[in-house]
Amino acid sequence: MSTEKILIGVVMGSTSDSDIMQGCIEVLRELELPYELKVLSAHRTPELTRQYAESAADRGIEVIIAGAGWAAHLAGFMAAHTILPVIGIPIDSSPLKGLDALLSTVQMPPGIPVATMAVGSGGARNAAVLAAQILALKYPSYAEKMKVYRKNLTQTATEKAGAWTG
Ligand code: RP5
Repeated sequence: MSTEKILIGVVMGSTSDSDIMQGCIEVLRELELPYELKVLSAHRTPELTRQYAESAADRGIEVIIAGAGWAAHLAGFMAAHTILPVIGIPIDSSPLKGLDALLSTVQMPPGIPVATMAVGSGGARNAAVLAAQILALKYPSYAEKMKVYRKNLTQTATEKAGAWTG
C-alpha cells in the first residue's frame, strides 16, 4: 500500500467477503491508489459503521467503496451518513447468489445514491476503476494512470484475439 494520503475507504461486511474484494484491492494496487480496508457491518456493527462514514470526509477520504452480501445495506448505510460518493459491490455470498445483495444495493431511494457495480469479482474490480475515474477528475496523475490502464486493456484484448485460433 502507498504511504500517500489515504483517498479511498474500502469496507466489506465480513471477512468472508475478502476473496471477492481481493479483485478490488488488486486493481487499487495496480493503479497505485492510496486506500484503507476495514471490515464493518451495517447490521452487526452499526455504530462503528456510522462513525466510519461520518468521519471519512474529515479524515481526507474522497471515495468510499462498500462490498457486502445477503441483504446488503452496507453501501446504502454509508451513503446515508456521508456526502462522499459511495460505490457499492453486491457480493454473491448467499443462497440467492447475489440477487438479494444487488437489489439491496442498487435500489436506493431518491436523494441517497449508491453507484452499484456488477455482482461479484467483476464488480469488485470495476469499483476500483470507477474510484480511480472519480479521483482522476481532480488529480491529473490518476487521469494519466487511467489512460495507461485503458491502453493496456485494449492491448491485452487485441493480443488475445490475435493469438486465438478458434
Ligand atoms: C454480509 O453478510 C456480509 O457482507 C457477508 O457477505 C454476509 C455473510 O457474512 P458472514 O456470516 O459470512 O460473516 O453482511
